[in-house]
Amino acid sequence: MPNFLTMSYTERAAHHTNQTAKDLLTLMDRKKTNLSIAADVVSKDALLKLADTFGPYICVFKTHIDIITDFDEDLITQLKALSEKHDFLIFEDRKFADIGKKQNPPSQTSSLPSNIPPTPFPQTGNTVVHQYASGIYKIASWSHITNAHPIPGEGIIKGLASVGLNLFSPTTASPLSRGLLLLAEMSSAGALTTGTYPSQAYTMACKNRDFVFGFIGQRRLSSEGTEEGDEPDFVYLTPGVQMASKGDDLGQQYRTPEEVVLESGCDVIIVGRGLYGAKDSKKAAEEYRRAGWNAYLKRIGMEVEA
Ligand code: BMP
Repeated sequence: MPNFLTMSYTERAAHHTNQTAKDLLTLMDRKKTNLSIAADVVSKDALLKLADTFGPYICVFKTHIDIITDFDEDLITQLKALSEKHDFLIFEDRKFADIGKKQNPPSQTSSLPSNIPPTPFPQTGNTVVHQYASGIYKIASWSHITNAHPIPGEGIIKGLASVGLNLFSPTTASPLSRGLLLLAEMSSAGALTTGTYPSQAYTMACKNRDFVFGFIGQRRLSSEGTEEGDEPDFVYLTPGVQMASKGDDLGQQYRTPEEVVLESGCDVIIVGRGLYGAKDSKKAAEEYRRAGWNAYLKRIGMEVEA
């Protein structure tokens, strides 16, 4: 059985069946970074400035697009351009948590007298489908990665996959690779993601590997319940990372890059305030990049960077 923990990201990319995982893993080795920034700022200018400043150091730019007060389509155009300029993937941390597909109620029109027109409201349902594809933000059209809570059950994955796996580039008509992460565990104190919750998330992910390529989590999950020889590889992105602090006053809990990557077997460190709160952005970015990367090099038995 392959040991994904000691394989390089490139070797794992070659084995992976999911295109988003392949793209991310090869990007990480190409750019020598497993650092992601949590860009929790509230204006368009500030978001674009973070993407341009930290872009050279990161593999993933994580957004909360709904906190931007002056959002417009030009923001997306510029963010996509920066993602190409600096070679990073965009991850909208939307944390979908609604129903994937609801049963349509019996037709309202069939029982209406013929002189009453049908309801002007189309029967929508499919809540997460609309949340992902439509509305103001049209997340699926620009975000390579998004995430979902497994709490509603597998329907949420099916609903999101029906969008994410059916998108094509308007210019080349080739498929746009979109991928989903499931939130298996949260970093905050008192989170309810305990007991069998992470392993149930894991089972859901195993059944939907065409779209789900990994987890937001605090440790690599065990493969209990999977067939021998069919050990799937997942990519683990981990928030709650800082080197100078152990937490905040709202329950955030921080660990170091070494604890996350070397001890817990995760792949990508997500750092917010540790990066954009630093006095010297470039120095902090290089420190976190090197700490995450050296933890990975140690894990796969390679010599670390000086
Ligand atoms: P910071 O490093 O400043 O604490 O930011 C953490 C980021 O990671 C936030 O954007 C938050 O939404 C996200 N996050 C988290 O902190 N814990 C989780 O379990 C899941 C998250 O997405």
